[in-house]
Amino acid sequence: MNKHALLHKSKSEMAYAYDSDTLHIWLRTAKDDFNSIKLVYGDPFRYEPIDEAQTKWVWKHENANDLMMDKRFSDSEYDYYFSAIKPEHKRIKYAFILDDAYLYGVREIYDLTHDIDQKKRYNLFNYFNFPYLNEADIIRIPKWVKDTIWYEIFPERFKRSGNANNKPTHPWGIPAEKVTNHMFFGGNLEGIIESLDYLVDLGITGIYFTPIFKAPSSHKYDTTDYKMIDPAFGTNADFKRLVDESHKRGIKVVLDAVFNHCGYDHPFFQDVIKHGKNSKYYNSFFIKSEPMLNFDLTSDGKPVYHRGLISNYHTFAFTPYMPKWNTEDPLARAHLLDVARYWIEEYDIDGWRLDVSNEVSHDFWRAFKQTVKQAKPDAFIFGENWDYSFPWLGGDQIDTVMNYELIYLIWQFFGFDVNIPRITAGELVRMTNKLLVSYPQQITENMFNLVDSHDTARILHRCKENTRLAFLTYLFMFSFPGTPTIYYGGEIGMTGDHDPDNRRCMIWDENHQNHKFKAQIKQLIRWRKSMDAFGSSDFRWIHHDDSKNVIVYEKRGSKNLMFMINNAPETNTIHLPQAVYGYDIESQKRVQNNIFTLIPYSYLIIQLD
Ligand code: ARE
Repeated sequence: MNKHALLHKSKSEMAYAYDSDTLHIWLRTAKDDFNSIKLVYGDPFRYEPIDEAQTKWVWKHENANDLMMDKRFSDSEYDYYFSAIKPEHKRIKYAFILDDAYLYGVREIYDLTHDIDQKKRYNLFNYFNFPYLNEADIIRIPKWVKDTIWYEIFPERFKRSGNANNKPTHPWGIPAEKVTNHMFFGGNLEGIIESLDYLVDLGITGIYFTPIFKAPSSHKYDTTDYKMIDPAFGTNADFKRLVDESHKRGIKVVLDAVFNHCGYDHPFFQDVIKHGKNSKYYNSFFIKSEPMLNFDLTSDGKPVYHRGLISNYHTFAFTPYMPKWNTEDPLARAHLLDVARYWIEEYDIDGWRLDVSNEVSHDFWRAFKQTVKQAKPDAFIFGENWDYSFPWLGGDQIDTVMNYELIYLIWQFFGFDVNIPRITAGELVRMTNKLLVSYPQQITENMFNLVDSHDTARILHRCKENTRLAFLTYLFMFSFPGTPTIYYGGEIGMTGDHDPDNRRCMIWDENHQNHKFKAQIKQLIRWRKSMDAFGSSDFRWIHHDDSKNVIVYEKRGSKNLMFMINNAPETNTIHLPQAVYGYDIESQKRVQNNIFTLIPYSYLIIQLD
């Protein structure tokens, strides 16, 4: 028995309220250390004091409930046990009985005992506590989110309408190797409105727009005016029409909140450049030292940036074009919260994606969440955190995040990238198990899942232009707990390396679209929408084989689904421990076998009897 593998934490991602009546409890043990785990729980006020002198509560088993926990995940290192319980009085003390021994200890230092007499272990032994299930503490994600099929649009490169009057610097769709962030191809809001029916046909129900407010760059992450649509994209009235037309089609609209920093041209920052310490906005930024502008300026007053330059004020990365906001400053905070409210109240957007969310203070995000949810209670807030994000996801700041923790695993198992080490099927199992126990289920099932974005190489590029392999990544992402996202053009087989090559103009010429791939993506979206198990959060690994790079997992719902994926360039045969009975959802052929042969980079999805 490996007691160091034992892990449970009260009031954490391992013990939390899923809804008003239900508590979810997880326990981790070393793989195969135990045959069964019993959860014993009861209302602490049914305990009795050990004796007059001591106030420690003693467990009166006759009052307790118990149930056998479900071994939900198992991998090369750990077993993960899960139970959902509905305590009668919304508070519980609970304990775990591992085979026939009690788990005891504190601060994650655990051991086992067969002697439950607390007197002998007074200071050490304690039961776990879920003191009270308060409604206000329950993490709640807007109900519409988990059914959303997301589409990410980079407006400058998505569609240029026929009557556009902005002046592009380059014709739409120039040869790929030439695209840079300093080019303007004239994508605009009118063009997006013209394309909404294209998104409806695809099956999209939510759009995440990268920034659209006035800013000098093509990517608009250097905001000059947070309350004005960039004139190259159109007017605020155009945006109102875009939201209205999207809502008419059942499509939600989420904007990009660039609140970690603004652009060099933002009037607040320009006022500090002009008036220095006498500016009322001086503390809206982090000016480190004088001279504030420790770089040359171009003839039109812009920073001359060279790699290695470190500005005398805090910025995003080391980019002098992006001075970092001091969101604790009252003027900065008031300005940004006003923006957050404005686009909801005046334009009825459905949520915000938070740029560089891990570098903005938790205190600001608490104020932001209150502002946004006051303006629209079912607005969705998701952050851009590339790593473990629970400190932001406790229900008081951000709903969920872009699931870059998952994307890394998808790239490492399916993709080819010289800079990224591959992982085996077994490691994928182990890491996804860990991921699925890292957050409360209501967060996991609303994660913004993706295989690429405007910040990463496109997935087809990462799969060396192998569309069969690229489709497997979409299939895995669409069937993993969370909500799926397509980065514009991914559905028609667009490719591209890292930024800026991943921001080529959308290909609208049907002669250059991969129609077979698009049909597969549309089928995937239909499956996701029509079979509740496809997108359910009940994910269980069934089998994997490192030598063949095959994986088999099950999704549970009203009709359970089994997914088999052959992530290899050769045909592989999968031998399952027991026979499978059901229907291949693609061919509708009857299946009853435990041996399956899959051709290179292929899959099989069986709806189980
Ligand atoms: C571009 C080039 C840079 C170049 C710069 C020069 O990519 O190489 O130096 O131009 O101006 C926006 C634009 C980018 C632009 C950038 C800076 O879209 O094209 O860079 O501004 O001007 C980290 C952050 C994450 C951030 C990424 C880019 O954690 O928040 O870097 N993503 C957001 C947006 C971006 C946007 C900005 C922030 C700035 O989504 O589009 O960039 O507002 C690892 C790390 C992550 C890191 C990630 C990607 O996984 O863990 O922390 O993300 O790699 O680098």
